[in-house]
Amino acid sequence: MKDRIQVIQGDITRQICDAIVNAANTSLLGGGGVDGAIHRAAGPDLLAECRTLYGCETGKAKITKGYRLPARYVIHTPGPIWHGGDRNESALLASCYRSCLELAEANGCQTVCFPSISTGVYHFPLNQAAGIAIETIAAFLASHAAPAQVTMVCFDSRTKAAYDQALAALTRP
Ligand code: AR6
Repeated sequence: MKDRIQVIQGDITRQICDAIVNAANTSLLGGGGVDGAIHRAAGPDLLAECRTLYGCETGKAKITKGYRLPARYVIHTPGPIWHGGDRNESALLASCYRSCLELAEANGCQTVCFPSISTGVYHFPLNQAAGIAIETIAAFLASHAAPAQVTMVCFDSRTKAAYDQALAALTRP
């Protein structure tokens, strides 16, 4: 599975792919961080479509068009807010990655880019989040032909190092 996962440093709004994932909040009506960057780059039509979705539960995902983005779709998922680890945060984070990949597959996406969900203002510990992300993506790809390629787009070098380490530690082939 390792050859179908890559880790890069960059800006997710610039990625040419079938779908980018947005680390959203449950309102799906925009915010700061990567969410703000995606809405700015996509233009106001993205918010207009998001208003028709009536929010999304933590750990689930909803899909919209990409509008002015190079990506065809945006898959919006609210990650868990870190409360210390005893509020199901790990299972909810894994559920985000799975839900996004299920939606990507259902919409014929072969190339999908993820940001580091929940490790910004939601304060999920980075190394733990990276391990959960890589394990969950690898498990999904092991049993699904699509998407063909998943890219973790890390905004800074510390984040990239954490995902590189998690990918290197993956026990699957
Ligand atoms: N491309 C890739 N990654 C980015 C970009 C970008 N353009 N911009 C930021 N990041 P965060 P969360 C990284 O806080 O923790 C929003 O207000 C960032 O450096 O965006 O899931 C939502 O509306 C970090 O590594 O998301 C929610 O209310 C990662 O993306 C809340 O923040 C995630 O940081 C969600 O918090």
